Amino acid sequence: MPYNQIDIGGKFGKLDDPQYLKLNPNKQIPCLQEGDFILWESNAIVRYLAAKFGENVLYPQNLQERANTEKWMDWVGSHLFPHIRQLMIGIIRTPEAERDQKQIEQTLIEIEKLMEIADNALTEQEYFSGDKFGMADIALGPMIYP
Ligand SMILES: N[C@@H](CCC(=O)N[C@@H](CS)C(=O)NCC(=O)O)C(=O)O
Repeated sequence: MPYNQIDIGGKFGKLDDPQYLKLNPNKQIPCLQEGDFILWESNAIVRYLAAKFGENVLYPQNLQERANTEKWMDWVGSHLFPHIRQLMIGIIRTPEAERDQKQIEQTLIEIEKLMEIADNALTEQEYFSGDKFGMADIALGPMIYP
């Protein structure tokens, strides 16, 4: 589908712009704008796009298949991402001299524990979304290969 990507956040700034805050009051990316329709929260965006453009491919019609896929999306948001965020802030956003090495190591231990859960799941099924690539893989991919 054709789309127009506008880079903001990080080195691009502009998260505080009143114009952007009207779109996403959380001062965060991503944010999808489709005409008058505005949507934030990355996994909500993935669900919406998958349902709209990837029905039966990315967005399972079978409720149990969909729930199993969405389970991993929620797991990323509630378990994995908070630690990845902490690591990103601790390393990338903190100058080397000010880094809390102990906290970074503790965060890495937490991430390793979670990655073990993810790894184990992939011994039972080929993708996080089940037997084919889907929404859960889109949610986990950027966490594993940032
Ligand atoms: N739960 C939100 C988290 C969004 C989030 O943490 N976005 C980060 C980038 S991954 C952000 O906007 N950070 C501010 C910045 O980069 O300046 C989502 O999944 O959309």
